[in-house]
Amino acid sequence: MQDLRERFEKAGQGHVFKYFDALDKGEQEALLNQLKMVDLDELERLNKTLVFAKNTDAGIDFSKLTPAPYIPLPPEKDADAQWAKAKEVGEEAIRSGKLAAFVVAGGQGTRLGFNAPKGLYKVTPVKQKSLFQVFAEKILSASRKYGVRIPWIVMTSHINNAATVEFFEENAYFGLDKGDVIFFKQGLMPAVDLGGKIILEGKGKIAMTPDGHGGCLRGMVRSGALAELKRRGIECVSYFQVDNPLVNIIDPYFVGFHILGKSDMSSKMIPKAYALEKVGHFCMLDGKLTVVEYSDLPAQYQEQVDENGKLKFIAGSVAIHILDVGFIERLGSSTKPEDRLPFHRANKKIPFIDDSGVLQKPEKPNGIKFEMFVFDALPMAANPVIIEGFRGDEFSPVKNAEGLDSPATCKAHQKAQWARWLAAAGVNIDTDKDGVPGIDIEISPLFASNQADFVASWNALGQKPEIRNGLYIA
Ligand code: UD2
Repeated sequence: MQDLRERFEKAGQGHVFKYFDALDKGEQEALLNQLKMVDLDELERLNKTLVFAKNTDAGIDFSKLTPAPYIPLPPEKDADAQWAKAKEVGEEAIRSGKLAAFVVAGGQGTRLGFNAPKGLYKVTPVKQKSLFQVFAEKILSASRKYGVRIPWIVMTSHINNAATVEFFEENAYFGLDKGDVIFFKQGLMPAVDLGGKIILEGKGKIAMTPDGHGGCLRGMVRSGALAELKRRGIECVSYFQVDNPLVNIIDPYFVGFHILGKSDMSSKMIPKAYALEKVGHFCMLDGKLTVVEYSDLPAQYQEQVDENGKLKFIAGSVAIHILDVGFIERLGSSTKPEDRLPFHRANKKIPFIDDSGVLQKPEKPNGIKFEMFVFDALPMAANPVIIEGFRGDEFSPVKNAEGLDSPATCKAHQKAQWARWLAAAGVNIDTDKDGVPGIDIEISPLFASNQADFVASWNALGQKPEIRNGLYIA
């Protein structure tokens, strides 16, 4: 204890012991356990680079950025030799049990105003299925199709882990084998005030916040989730975010391109819907693939067009990746600072104990939280591959309560996808100019999770269901 106290004092963080002597034994122990988790050297580095540094912008020379190359989507995937080959290789890898699914679900979903883990949010138009149920059924459907167990890693945080696990338990894992769903909690970082001091959120408690989705790399290693994947012979993981029910989790083309490209980490790009869409931008910088977040890229670059009037930085990063298990292990277990993902700073309102020991809830940001982003692994990856995806089959996130990227837009996009699949099977439904049907329809992932499978399953149906409002095809 004395040793710990001295180390904190030496690091200029001795104030965390201010109320220590007045705490009872249990509280003292809890605080000491929290403090043992703090890497003071790392914190000092972050204070220097992100808190005290005068220039806290992304530190990028934007004039040197060029658009990253990607493999474009052909009009018909199976008619294109390169895509057909990728599918064959991807299907073989999936069938032989080399792929796991991986969702990052540790975020707090504050923008949506939903007071529970985001994965519990009900998104589908007819059956009101939760995000987690949609993902579970997509994985189950793929595992039936390929005749293989597909493990699913779910990253939670210390804030939402218990509620997440309970939801899976209550719903009998949505038909998945419980042993194939592996939860782990992401890591924590101390939050500091604007002067770089660790914030006390109670007399015996320091403020610790989740370390960002990039924390998944070291979290997978530390929690043992990665060791479990290796034990099962998994070679790569399909990474996605909890807010996007359209995601094509088990995509043989994507897996195939990743394998054929001998890539450590691959990504899907979706052409931006409009210049200032809130996604990352795939760029090249000094010969390395880099994602520059919308909030870091000045509007003039986001809006820049080429000689044909097309957006220059068109390739949007929608947080869909494939990562090799060996790559996760290398980055997640490295002790060398240059091999680790960098941290970003986020200013936040963090409740704190004031000088007289009273809890205060600030109205404006008073503190800093440190986060890692998974896409920062791309510049460290060998042979990163980017393939284009079709937005209507890949991406419609639920982020805001209303407006863009909301439950309403996401429902419309799900319905439009299913109307397209029905049209491909020869069943035309009335839609608006954006292809969204006026009636509510829903297709279960257990019936089909892509257009080709839908058409095959539909054609195999003896009696076709009547097309009406509330139609659910399962
Ligand atoms: C992310 C990407 C953006 C684009 C967009 C697509 C960043 C910084 N930006 O924006 O480029 O791809 O998604 O929808 O990532 N999460 C955790 N732990 C954390 C923080 C987040 O698991 O500590 C998860 C969260 O549950 C969610 C995902 O990461 O599944 C994205 O989080 P976000 O809402 O912070 O990202 P967003 O929408 O700003």
